[in-house]
Amino acid sequence: MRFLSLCLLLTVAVAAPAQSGRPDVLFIAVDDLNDWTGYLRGHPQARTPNIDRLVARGTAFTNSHCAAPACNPSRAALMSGLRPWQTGVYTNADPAQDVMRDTLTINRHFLAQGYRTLGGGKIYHGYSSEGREDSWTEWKGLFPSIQEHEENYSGLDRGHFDWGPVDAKTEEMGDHKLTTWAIDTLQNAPADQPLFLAVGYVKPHLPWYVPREYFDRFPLDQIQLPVVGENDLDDVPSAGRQMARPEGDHAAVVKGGQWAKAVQAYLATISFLDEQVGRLLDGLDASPRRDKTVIVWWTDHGWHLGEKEHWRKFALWEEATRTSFAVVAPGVGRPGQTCGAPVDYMSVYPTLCELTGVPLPAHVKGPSLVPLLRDPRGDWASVGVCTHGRGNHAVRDRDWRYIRYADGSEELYHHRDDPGEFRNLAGLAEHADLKARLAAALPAAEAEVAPTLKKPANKIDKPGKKKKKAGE
Ligand SMILES: [Ca+2]
Ligand SMILES: [Ca+2]
Repeated sequence: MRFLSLCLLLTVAVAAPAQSGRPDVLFIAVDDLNDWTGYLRGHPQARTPNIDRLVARGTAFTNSHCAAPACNPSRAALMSGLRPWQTGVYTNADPAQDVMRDTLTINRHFLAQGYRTLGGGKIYHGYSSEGREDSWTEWKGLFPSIQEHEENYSGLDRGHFDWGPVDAKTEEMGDHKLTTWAIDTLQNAPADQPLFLAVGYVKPHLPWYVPREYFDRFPLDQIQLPVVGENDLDDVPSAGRQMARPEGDHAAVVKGGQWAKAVQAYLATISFLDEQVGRLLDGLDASPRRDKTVIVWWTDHGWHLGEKEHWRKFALWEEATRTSFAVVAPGVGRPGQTCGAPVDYMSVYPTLCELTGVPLPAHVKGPSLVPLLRDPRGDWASVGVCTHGRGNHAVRDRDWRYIRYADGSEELYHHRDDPGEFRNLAGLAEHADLKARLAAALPAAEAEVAPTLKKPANKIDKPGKKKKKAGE
């Protein structure tokens, strides 16, 4: 009798992780991809058949926005469920890993809840503490890639702000190796424990060095430049013009005759990424996890390629805040649906918890997207909010973008009439109530900027000659 009881106990103990029936999670982060995808139509020449088929398996959010338009604060906010104004992590210079040392981030929470959490590539921005025991079951980090930052193809002499075809094999790229590792993990990770697999793609972050075959897909003489309004910055307050800094990157690109080449290189790098996404998707479908895996696909922010005479992210306009974001949840909602409700990344954490049955930590306050997965046209009271530096915010609802800078100056754009955000309507008295309604989403108080360490963990991503490691 005693022996039998012991056997039963052992059976229960061994079976416990599997009996939860929790779905696996494939968590795909992408660095610096804006809306230049087939399905978002951010550029007419973007071709991303694999990203398109990934998002078509679930719900593509077409009006989604990052919490901050830079790698470090965007990722810190998404992974912690806390906004920049709650943590004080506003820029790439702020020490997110110290601020969040004791925060129950998504990966720590899923690990504590019994998931096997594996991470590779770039999930956070340059964390050195990801190997910590309570962070991941196993952390692979960046995969070695081709030599970067040595060339200066563009001749602009602006650090890793560079692009050009390289004579390398696709297999030598870090993101290719990352994908191979992820496919292997999907195939072989033990089936008796739910899997949280985080795959962080580094491209299309600068520099845009990918094998020549990808450049050949976008002949230079056919490249279409982004639409830029004449004197577009004239009605932008000085705080916004300082973010655009037209005398910086844009002046150098135009003077150097590099605009079309940059567009070609970004399209080429996205095409390389898209192939890796296709391999990953095929790997998932060939694995036993095919029908029980929740996929979250997200890019950490958008990117300007000359719109508003601005380059990179680091601004509060549509190009910088809009992201590629989709949730695939087997059995929830209809595949192939799109949702135009305004959402932001404070919703990722609670959505993942609800879809997997993992309890929601008390500090996570964002609205779950599960109601929108069930009914993408249903009521949605929330708006998308993006913060760039303390006191500077953008609010996006279905039709409007409202920007308020720390000095109180404002912008207001009507997206149905003016999707390019060319005409700033903030000065019109008739919009006072509208502005007040959108501003209600902004905080009454904001955390001080987290003190920078003596030796900052992350440097601000700005032009310079300093060589940087891939993945910054
Ligand atoms: Ca980024
Ligand atoms: Ca304008």
